[in-house]
Amino acid sequence: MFDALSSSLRASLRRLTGSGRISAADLDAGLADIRASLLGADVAAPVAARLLEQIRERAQRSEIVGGLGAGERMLGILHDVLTEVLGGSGRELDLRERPATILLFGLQGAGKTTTAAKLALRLMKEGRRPMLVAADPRRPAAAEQLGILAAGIKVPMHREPVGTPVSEIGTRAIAAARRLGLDVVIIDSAGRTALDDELLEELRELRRVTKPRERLLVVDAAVGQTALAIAQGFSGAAEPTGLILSKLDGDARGGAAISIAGGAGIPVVYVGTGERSEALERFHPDRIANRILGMGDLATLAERVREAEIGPGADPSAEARTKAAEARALRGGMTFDDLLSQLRQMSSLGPIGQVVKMIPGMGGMAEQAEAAVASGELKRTEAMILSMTPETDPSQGREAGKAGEKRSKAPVAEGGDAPEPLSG
Ligand SMILES: Nc1nc2c(ncn2[C@@H]2O[C@H](COP(=O)(O)OP(=O)(O)OP(=O)(O)O)[C@@H](O)[C@H]2O)c(=O)[nH]1
Ligand SMILES: [Mg+2]
Repeated sequence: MFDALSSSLRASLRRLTGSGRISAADLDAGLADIRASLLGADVAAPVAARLLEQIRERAQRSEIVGGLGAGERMLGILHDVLTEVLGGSGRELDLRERPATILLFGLQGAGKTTTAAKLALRLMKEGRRPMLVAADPRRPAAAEQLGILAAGIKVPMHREPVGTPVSEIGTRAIAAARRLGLDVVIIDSAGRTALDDELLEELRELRRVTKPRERLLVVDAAVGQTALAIAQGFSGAAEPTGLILSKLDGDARGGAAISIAGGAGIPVVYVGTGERSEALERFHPDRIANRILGMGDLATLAERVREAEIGPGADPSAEARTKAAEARALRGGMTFDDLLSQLRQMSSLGPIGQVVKMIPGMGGMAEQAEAAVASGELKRTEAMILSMTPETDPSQGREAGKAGEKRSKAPVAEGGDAPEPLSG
């Protein structure tokens, strides 16, 4: 996510800092570069203009022109401006009520239904008892889709017969949640290709009867510059409290987040990064600004590691094994089994490129890491290790020799990339 913006912004920064000190002309050229990066990433023009204004003002205030360390200071300014525009310190959902109600809305195909399930799964992992509500009064397929997703994550779903007015769907759903002792109600509303009065009226009705404290607009990140207009279209009837940007895993350029947060003042709360119910990430403006500027995102990486270790299906002995492996690695005695388990843990954290990008200074390596996966290099390494004969007792020469022999041959035979002695 934000890849294009990230690489073009970093290129602008490199140009700005290449010369050590920067002149007024350098600054102008640099700002023009940054503007082009923002527009190229689908940031709405008025929002880009406002950002640029802020960057220029701060650059002047910190007397960057002619001063030393211009590059770092410019990086700092960009980081602060991006963080602020994306919502500052980020935002937690307000779920104090019992039941707390979350209304999801957005244009057709934006990802509302998928997101409803993702949100339910996430809140359940956080210890809540959510219920999903199908609130499209016309399309039975909508309720069926939600039903399948709900069953997949084992969350109860409420639906009413086709034609039931949304006000009744809402009222009965809340009553059902109370009866069942559920504490969060997530309402999946109908989508429409264009904003029309009927859709907006439905949202008003749903709000009237369910009083959702959280009203989350779901927008497909790929809509680019029109994101701001979509947000403004919904603002009167629904008064969005937050934005969920879906499909950021695709080739969307992420400008939608900056446009909506900066232009309509609606903070991004979550982003969707895939079709599966697990693919929803909390949105932390400062961490995203770090990622965009290639400064890494260790906090998110650490969270993923923790989730992979303690999440459902995690192996309880994994932590102890990791600790033992770490100790061996420190003594210089890392085994191939250790390497194998590290490789597997890495890949459980998500697509390797995404993971690598979170490590500070490694942003530029993401493509290489992805290429390694695409070419099957990691799988090959795994197969190689699995094909080896385990060393039974290192103190006994024969066994160790046998295992060692197999190990040293494997890379040449399978990977073909181990150094071969030159012959002839
Ligand atoms: N790659 C990717 N696909 C997504 C994401 N979120 C949703 N989708 C896909 O987008 C398509 C539409 O998603 P839905 O959840 O059905 O969208 P909707 O807003 O409920 O659509 P309507 O109810 O018809 O208005 C589905 O194929 C989803 O799998 C995401 O974060 N990443
Ligand atoms: Mg839907």
